[in-house]
Amino acid sequence: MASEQKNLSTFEGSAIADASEMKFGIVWAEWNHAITHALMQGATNTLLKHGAKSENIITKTVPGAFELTLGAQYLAEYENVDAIICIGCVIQGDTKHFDFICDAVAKGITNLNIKHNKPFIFGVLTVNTQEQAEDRTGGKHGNKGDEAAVTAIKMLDLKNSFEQHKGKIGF
Ligand code: DLZ
Repeated sequence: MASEQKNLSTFEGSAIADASEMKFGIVWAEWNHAITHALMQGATNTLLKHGAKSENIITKTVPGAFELTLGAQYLAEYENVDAIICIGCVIQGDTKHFDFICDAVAKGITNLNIKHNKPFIFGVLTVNTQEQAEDRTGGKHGNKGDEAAVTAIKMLDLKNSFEQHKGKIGF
């Protein structure tokens, strides 16, 4: 479903787990700062709302979305975090920059998931206009930061469920 029909701050499906024992990194890009700051705040507030402790949320910035991959990798390697939320906003311009950045960051984050066997969440808005970005940072379509935080909790809960039942079939 396109995010136009979905509110990014309301959630369907399974219950959201308690995050009080989970440790999170958030890396957010400074490009389109007002938007990414609102996304970062949305993500942080949602983690706290679901029980995460503020001392277990480490937040770092990088210059632009292109740098999110390495920033996230640094968090995974140098900090004790279970999941990393990557936040950025890429707005379509007149050049091909948009395609290159979106492609690079999507592939970069995908690869980090596999390399580290940890959830790295794609909290990046890829939009045509500033208005579309605002609609997704607390506007009529909710806040993509909320969605990214809930996704991080759900993926960690999934990982924990496998680790608790390792070796048992059909649990
Ligand atoms: C250069 C650039 C442009 C044109 N647009 C954006 C954008 O919309 N969102 C974003 O996060 N970053 C943008 N950047 C910066 C690149 O991500 C990167 O920081 C620079 O190309 C330096 O590597």
